[in-house]
Amino acid sequence: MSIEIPVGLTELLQGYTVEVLRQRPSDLVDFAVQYFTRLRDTRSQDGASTGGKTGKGVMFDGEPMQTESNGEDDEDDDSDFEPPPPSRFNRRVSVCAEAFNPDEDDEDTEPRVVHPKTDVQRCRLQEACRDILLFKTLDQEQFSQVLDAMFELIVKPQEHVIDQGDDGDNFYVIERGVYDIVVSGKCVGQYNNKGSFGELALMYNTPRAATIIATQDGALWGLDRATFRRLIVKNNAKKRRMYECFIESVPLLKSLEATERMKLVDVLGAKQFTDGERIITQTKADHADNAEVEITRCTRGQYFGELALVTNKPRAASAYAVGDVKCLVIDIQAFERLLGSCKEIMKRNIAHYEEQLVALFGSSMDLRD
Ligand code: 1OR
Repeated sequence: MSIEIPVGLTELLQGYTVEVLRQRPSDLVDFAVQYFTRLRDTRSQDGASTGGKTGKGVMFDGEPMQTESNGEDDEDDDSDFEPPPPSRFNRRVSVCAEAFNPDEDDEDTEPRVVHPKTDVQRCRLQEACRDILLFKTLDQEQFSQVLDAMFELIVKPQEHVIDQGDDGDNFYVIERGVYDIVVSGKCVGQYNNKGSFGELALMYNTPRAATIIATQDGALWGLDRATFRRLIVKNNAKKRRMYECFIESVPLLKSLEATERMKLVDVLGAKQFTDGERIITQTKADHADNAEVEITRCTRGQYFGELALVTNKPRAASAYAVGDVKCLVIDIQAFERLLGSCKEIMKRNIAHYEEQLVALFGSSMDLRD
């Protein structure tokens, strides 16, 4: 006799388990009542706007890229959301198995890894690491320790930097080269001369989730597992405490499981901008290249930068800071991995952008063209 496990049950219990491990409640049943009540309330509030003060939002970083999921989500007018379908990725158990107490200061008990570098090498390394989101929340001393520990790696065409299913040894930052992302034999995306990979196995003690293959001669910077865990994972515990409440209040992200929101916090970076500074740059040619017109303002809890990633098209608008602005940013791969289930909400919101443009310019424009 076969027993069918209802879709979503595993993720639901996994979310609860992670919260139990994190918060260590004294009464598991009471905690379960609170946890699942909150989850139900969160779900039923989906779509409600929080409003609030200007200055903090969520943005999505990266260039549109071909991925497996592009184009295969049909427009769906149903207003209710279904929980994300279990995928190969979210079926993995991502509860941290390695005992790790973020508040325990082990920095001076472990030997520091230092790979000596020439000035030129260090400059190149610094440049490659400038936009790595995982490094954006490190303080100067931590960042400097990360740079000390990194080592250069030259790769040849067809070389496998990572093989799916292996244990994680290093985290990698790309200096140059194009790398295919292959999951179960299928190419699901590509890194093009920038970005980083290999963080998942080190963060969650899971087998490598994808194979990464160099398609041409390239250069990478590696960071060993121990240093990554000591500095980045430790910092992530702080990051979770800082951003968890905010992320929970973002309407777009309400449909995510608690574990998925936690993973989102783990990979996001913080970027600050001053008044008038350009945050994203329009790359789509405008019909009339007149002066720029403000079409809308986003405030705390809202998001931008998703359109190009959802439609796989060039950036359709620029975004500028109004006053001092702090954005939380995720890159395109994390966006694909973690926000697939939010794409339907984003797609529906594209229709609102189109309505705003009609109101402003009087003619219809299809942003999805
Ligand atoms: P890792 O340590 O598991 C493989 O080693 C790395 O590939 C992984 O960390 C990520 O850094 C990177 N799914 C899983 N891993 C991915 C993905 C990905 N993309 C990049 N990596 N997906 C593709 C999203 C465009 C989801 C596929 C279903």
